[in-house]
Amino acid sequence: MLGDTIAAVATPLGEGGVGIIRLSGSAALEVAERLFKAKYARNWRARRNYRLHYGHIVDPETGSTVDEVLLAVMRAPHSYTREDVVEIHAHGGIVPLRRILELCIAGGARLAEAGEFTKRAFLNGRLDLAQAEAVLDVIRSKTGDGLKLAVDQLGGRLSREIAVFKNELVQMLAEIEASIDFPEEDVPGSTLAEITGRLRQLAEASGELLSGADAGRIYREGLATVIVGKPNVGKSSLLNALLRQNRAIVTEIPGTTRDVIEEIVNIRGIPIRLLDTAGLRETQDTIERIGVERSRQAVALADLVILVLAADSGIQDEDHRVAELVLGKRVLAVVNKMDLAPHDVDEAQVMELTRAEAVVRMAVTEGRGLDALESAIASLVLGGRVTRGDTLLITNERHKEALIRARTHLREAVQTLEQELPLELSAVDIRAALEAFGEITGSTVTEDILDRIFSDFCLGK
Ligand SMILES: Nc1nc2c(ncn2[C@@H]2O[C@H](COP(=O)(O)OP(=O)(O)OP(=O)(O)O)[C@@H](O)[C@H]2O)c(=O)[nH]1
Ligand SMILES: [Mg+2]
Repeated sequence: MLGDTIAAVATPLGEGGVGIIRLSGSAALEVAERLFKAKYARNWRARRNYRLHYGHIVDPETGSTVDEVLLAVMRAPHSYTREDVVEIHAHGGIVPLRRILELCIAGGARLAEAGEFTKRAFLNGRLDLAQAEAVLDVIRSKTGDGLKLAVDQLGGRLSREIAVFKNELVQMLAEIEASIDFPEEDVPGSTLAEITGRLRQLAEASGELLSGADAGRIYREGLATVIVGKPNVGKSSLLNALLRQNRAIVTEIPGTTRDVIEEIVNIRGIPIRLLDTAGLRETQDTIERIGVERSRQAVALADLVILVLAADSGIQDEDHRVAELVLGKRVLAVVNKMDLAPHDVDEAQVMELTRAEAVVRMAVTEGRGLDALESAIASLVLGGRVTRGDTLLITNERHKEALIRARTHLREAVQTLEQELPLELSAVDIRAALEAFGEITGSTVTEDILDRIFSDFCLGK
């Protein structure tokens, strides 16, 4: 319910220098006043907006001091939620934060749901839905470039683009509907041709936005990259080299890695979720067998597979089995241990075996080939697309899906106009396209989509 006052701890629970309790709603200042004893500005509520006040939180029942705090006051509508917001900056410990939160609840506030502050910001028109979603992307961004995309979206870049599309459509719809309502004032053929042309352009522009969607998703979620190969080819050594850290155990014993190890690495600004897996082979060992099964599952979910071969052993039966497993995936082949057999493995054979998009020769333990591998990964992700600062990338699966629907309706509208079918039909499609664009910014969106989006947020955001 909007209008009541909500409270939550806005900082991660744990030990820290500062922890923040956030209050939002019409009674936020009253609730704070019951607990907060200002040291200097006794009439702090009357003071100007955006001031910090120093003082103590005092339990009104017992009169005992709970913590020494700073109180930040942001009055409606100049706050995150557009409601009155008070932040209590206390010491960052679980016990003092819990205690202050309890006092806020006893004082009349209600515990906020996950994402409820941002949901209020959306419902009060401070952010549209794409911007609200970007808040979470900023928090969860994994590389500097990913952060930049999220901040752009938070600033309304995608929303502005969508608004242009929507305005155009509203205008066209008005023209078409006028001629449906007043058939005696027939729309001139030239106007219809112009509308068809504009619709076609809009469909193309949506397509252009969609073409960056895969790269965008990767910036948001990370590229799920699985390192596979038979035992002992140097998979864990490769993970460690890309991480620049000895994360995984490396030994000369085949079958060293048993479990899937996952780490995030930043490769040329692209977040990569790197998974090292157990070497794939037939085995009687129970633990290793489970590991091999997990490797298979990881491959099934991979965006990209790095298939590692070893130059000294050449291509063996086991490599064929690994290659079969990754069929249909995007593959980069690595021929490792080049220091042991510099001329041994034929590139054409590797290509035929792995159907890889590129083959990189490496000697991981000597640091050779790392740069070439990183370049190969980056160019696969970006597909020749340079991430200039000004590219607008769709990062969100929900937006992508809505754009696809919008484009389909635009194309259908073009078709009905071209076939000179009744204008009502094209109006239906234009309205459906408008609705799909509206879902992105939240002007046309259902309650359960909202619930789903905001339940992903952390408490206090
Ligand atoms: N000479 C040489 N040895 C390497 C190279 N890369 C890895 N090794 C060695 O190969 C052995 C196996 O390396 P790992 O990284 O554990 O291999 P793995 O593929 O993870 O093996 P499993 O986990 O058993 O599947 C270790 O002794 C490494 O030091 C390389 O480029 N050259
Ligand atoms: Mg290993």
